[in-house]
Amino acid sequence: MDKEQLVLKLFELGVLQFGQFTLKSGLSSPFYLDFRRIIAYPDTLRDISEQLWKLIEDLEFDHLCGVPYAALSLSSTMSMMHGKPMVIKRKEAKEHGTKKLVEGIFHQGQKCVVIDDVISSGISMIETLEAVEEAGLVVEHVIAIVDRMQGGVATLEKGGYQARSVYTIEEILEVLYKHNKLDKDAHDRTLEFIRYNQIGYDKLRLQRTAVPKLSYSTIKVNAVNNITKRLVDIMESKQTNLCVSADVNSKVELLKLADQVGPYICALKTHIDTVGDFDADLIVLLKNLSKKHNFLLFEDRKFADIGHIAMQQFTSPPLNIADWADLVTVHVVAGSSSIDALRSTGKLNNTGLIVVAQMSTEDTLTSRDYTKSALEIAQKHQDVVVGIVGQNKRPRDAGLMMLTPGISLSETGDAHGQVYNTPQEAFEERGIDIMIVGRGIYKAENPGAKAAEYRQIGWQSYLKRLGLA
Ligand code: S5P
Repeated sequence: MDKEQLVLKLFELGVLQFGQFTLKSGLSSPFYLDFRRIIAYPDTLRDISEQLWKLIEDLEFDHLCGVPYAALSLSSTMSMMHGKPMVIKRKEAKEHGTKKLVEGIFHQGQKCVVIDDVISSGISMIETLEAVEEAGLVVEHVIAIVDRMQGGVATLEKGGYQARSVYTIEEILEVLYKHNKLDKDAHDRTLEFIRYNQIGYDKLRLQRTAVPKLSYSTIKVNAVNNITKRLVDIMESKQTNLCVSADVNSKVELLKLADQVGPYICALKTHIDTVGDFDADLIVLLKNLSKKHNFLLFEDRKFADIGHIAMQQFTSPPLNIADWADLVTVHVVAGSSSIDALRSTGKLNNTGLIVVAQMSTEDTLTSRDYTKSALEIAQKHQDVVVGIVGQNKRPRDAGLMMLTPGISLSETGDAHGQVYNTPQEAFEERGIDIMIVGRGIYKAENPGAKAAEYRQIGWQSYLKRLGLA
């Protein structure tokens, strides 16, 4: 069956429908493409799968993957007819077991062609692409039966994919009009609808990364934890969203740095176990400086062990973290139980937890699933959690903060996997709340002046995000 005959067949089978339809988005559309119907017509399923195959028969690739659900029958048919293995992307990760999002047998770096029935905005294709790529497959080509000509193909191409389709909606309209299946009015109305309902790349990107315009006062109102409220008060009164990471290795250096950057920061982050001459006196002096300049002491201890050990690491000498840290980081790799254990020390009235949900390194193992679970744990324990360390996934709850390291005005990375972005990008595009800056400030000739510069840029970027600058 040639392409033209196939259009007529699809029309006859009610796959191509014209009239008045309400789309998922609530929008009223003069046409609807229901390719799920073709599983009832195996001959047509085979014919359309053959047309799809023609789009990719010249390409070298290892696997086929259909976007669930409509394209699963298409990928299966193509796989059967041409002996090409397929993989399946789950709609949801399994609750138990492996939690894999992509099922099948494949190796890292193998090439996969992704198939959908229709491309409109490109969003469902992109969701599948992200999962398939995260699983280690490489996608260069995506194909579909119909390009609705609403911007999806351009979006995919901007994302670096080559998109091919058997038909554009315009070609389908021409065939149906030519064969008197569609009158001129329906033909023109459909074209007009397409013209006025473009979903461009920028709009889509904004929808996807929708930067919540959360203000610090909104966070404060929604916060359950009193330390969050203290932190927001400091941020607003000093107009700063800068946390300096004071990764220096002696008491003298640490105290000097704290005094220099103190006026410009909301928190001073330490790795206290890297201070060679640490003693109790250092804590007294740091506390004095935190009072003098009004900032929180944030120990980046990243507890990661079973609860029983994390409790000891939190409370035991010589560091006695629980006695002086206003904030402390915790990994939740051992599960929610680590937080329960820390809570059971009875020491979380004056120390807020920051859950590490996503790391800044280029080869981080904090996958999408891990981050999602970490955010859920943070949300569940809001009485003791102030926020999360993350890059671009913030907690759903407005009472939690997102703190982000990997920020530099001048560098893009270091020799050990660190990845840097600018404060402007982080606040304006990713909607972060607090930036964590280490070497960008303490390695500067004048750390105080550098901190002032970061503070100014960070605050302006925050105001810009709120539309106030
Ligand atoms: O994902 C992370 C989480 C943290 S807390 N990536 C990070 O870099 N950090 C910390 O932020 C890290 O431990 C260091 O103290 C700081 C970044 O320092 P910089 O010198 O690279 O700015």
